[in-house]
Amino acid sequence: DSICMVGLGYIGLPTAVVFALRGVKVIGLDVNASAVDKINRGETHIVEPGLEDALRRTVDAGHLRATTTPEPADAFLIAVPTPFCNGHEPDLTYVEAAARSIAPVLKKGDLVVLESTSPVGATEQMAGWLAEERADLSFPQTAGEEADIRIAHCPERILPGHALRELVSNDRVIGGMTAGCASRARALYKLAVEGDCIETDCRTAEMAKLTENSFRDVNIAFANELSLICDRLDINVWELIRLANRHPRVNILQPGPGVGGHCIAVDPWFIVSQAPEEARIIRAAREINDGKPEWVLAKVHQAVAEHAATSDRPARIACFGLAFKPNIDDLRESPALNIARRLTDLYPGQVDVVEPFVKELPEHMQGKANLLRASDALSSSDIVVLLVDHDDFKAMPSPTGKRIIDTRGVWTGRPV
Ligand code: SAJ
Repeated sequence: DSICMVGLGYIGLPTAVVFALRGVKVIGLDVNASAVDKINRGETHIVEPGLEDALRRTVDAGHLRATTTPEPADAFLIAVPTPFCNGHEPDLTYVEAAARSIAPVLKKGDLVVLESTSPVGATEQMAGWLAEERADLSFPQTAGEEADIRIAHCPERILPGHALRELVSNDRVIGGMTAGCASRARALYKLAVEGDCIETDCRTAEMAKLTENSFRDVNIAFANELSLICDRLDINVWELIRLANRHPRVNILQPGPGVGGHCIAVDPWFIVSQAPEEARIIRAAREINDGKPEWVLAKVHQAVAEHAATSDRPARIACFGLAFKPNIDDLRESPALNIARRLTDLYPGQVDVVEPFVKELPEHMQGKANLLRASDALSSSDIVVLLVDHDDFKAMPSPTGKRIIDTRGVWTGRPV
């Protein structure tokens, strides 16, 4: 089998590499010419531990090559972004463009797999676009098991930062448009995946992926709601959760400044948009998690007002962390970045940032805030806002003599 990986981003590139490591011939297709050039030199354009080494080995061995022009292959795996537009409606523009771009090189017997997280029905829609382009081939929606082209949905599930390991070890849900499509796709994934590959239909596979991320979002929302309740009732939420989690059937997640990243804050909306009347908890969870940054900002404003009551010097605010989760440099859709940026605009010249994972501040904060080492930011600060639970911050002693807003319980949540 040869594979064409369509989309060489955070999911597609590690997936291409994992198949190529197993000796499968992989062609990577992407619209970004500079990313394609880099990949062909064995360099990555995304940050993922271990990826660059593995990529170089597969490129040197001749198993992986990237291009901007579609080429024939036996299987096409599509991993392009599925963002939302017009409020919270899923936007399948990239899937449509990818499908139409590979259609001319499809041949009888090929397999097309959609890996992108998608609303229910997207795989069938993709099959429709392919059929529009290729009237000379038959597709499962009309020809069933007799179709020339097999089509499946196999949602990716990897945790950024652990991509190479999770791609191999995680179980996979393989949703075929027909049973034959599923078993063909399963045989392909089994070339690289050591976890179980479980066959189902494509609509169930689409919903399974959305359900996994919604489950996590709802559980984080529960923790975030508890943090607001505990603040009102003057209870330490971190201690509370530790205690409640001693129950054998309770496992509460951790509150934070909000939910970031490209997936958990997006995917639940796909369910809400397709079943708005029924998806009540899922919608409420999104609203709770999206509301958390406002709550944190209100806490900072309160601290600034308290400082102003006792000092005629403007408060210095130190923000600890910008990343969307601990120990990575990924600032995409980060609530920490959102909060730090808004504080920088609201309190110009008063904000310092500590983020050991970046070398410079994002463009819109440059010249407005300072990027400092932890000790320097602490010594001049009046208010400390802890936004990311990086290990570096956990290793620090709890700051004293400051107003602290600790959204992750790194310092204020320590067991006594
Ligand atoms: N978060 C909390 N409290 C917690 C756990 C997480 O506030 O107790 C926050 C994080 O700080 C972060 C956000 O949630 O801002 C999301 O982080 P995450 O580590 O939960 O997940 P992602 O977005 O990195 O990856 C998720 C994973 N999905 C699940 O764990 C169900 C991953 O397996 C998926 O492949 C990925 O989404 C995806 O691509 O859909």
